[in-house]
Amino acid sequence: MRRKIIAGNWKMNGDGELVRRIAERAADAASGAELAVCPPFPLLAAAATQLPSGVRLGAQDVSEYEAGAYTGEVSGAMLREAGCRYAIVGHSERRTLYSEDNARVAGKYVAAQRAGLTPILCIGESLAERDAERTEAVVAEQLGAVFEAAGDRAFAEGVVAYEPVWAIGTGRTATPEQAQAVHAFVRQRVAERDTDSAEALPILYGGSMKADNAAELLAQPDVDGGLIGGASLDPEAFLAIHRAAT
Ligand code: 3PY
Repeated sequence: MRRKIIAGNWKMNGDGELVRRIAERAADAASGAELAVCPPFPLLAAAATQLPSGVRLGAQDVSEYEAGAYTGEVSGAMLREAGCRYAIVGHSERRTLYSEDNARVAGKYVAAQRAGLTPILCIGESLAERDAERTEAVVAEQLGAVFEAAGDRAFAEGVVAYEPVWAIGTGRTATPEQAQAVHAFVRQRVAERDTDSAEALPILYGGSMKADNAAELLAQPDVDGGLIGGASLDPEAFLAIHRAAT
């Protein structure tokens, strides 16, 4: 049985009050699927002290470097010390707005693992790539960069989030069948390198997952949870998604 994870990606949103409201409600989510929140860096300390112990904390990014003259960057060791279990790497907003390519994302993936964090690798195709029937090629390249950097067992300690770029912040969601097809493809690519890690790998769906579409997405055999954007800022909606996964 693979573990199910519902993780909230707050992006550049939220404040101390939202931490407090989520922490209050999350006490009801101690059982069932794992619940995780990824607030902006300055809110990690408040979240670490206020969230109930079963709720995991994640960062939205991590530096590929361990330490040094990298103004504005945050290392994996710092995130561990702040109480993080997870670090998102390669979110499409980082890839497009900050020009992070596959090699840089793979460097971050490795840095997160070295620091004892579990990386959540975001992958997914743009609309133009989907229309050109390049979805599998794009996703295979994104995974390939991580295998190159971390070896065949790269996903033995990791999470993948399939986030079709055309479904992020657009209100459009992949159909359950579209999501399942890509998730099954990801698992098969990982299995070609290492069957044990493929079997255990949580593959989350991201891209406008909400309370009213979560159940049908989560019912797919290879959809092991969600990386939730906007809906994770509303404690009621976020916990409704968590219930759908439980
Ligand atoms: C979204 O659902 O918009 C996301 O980007 C989740 O990471």
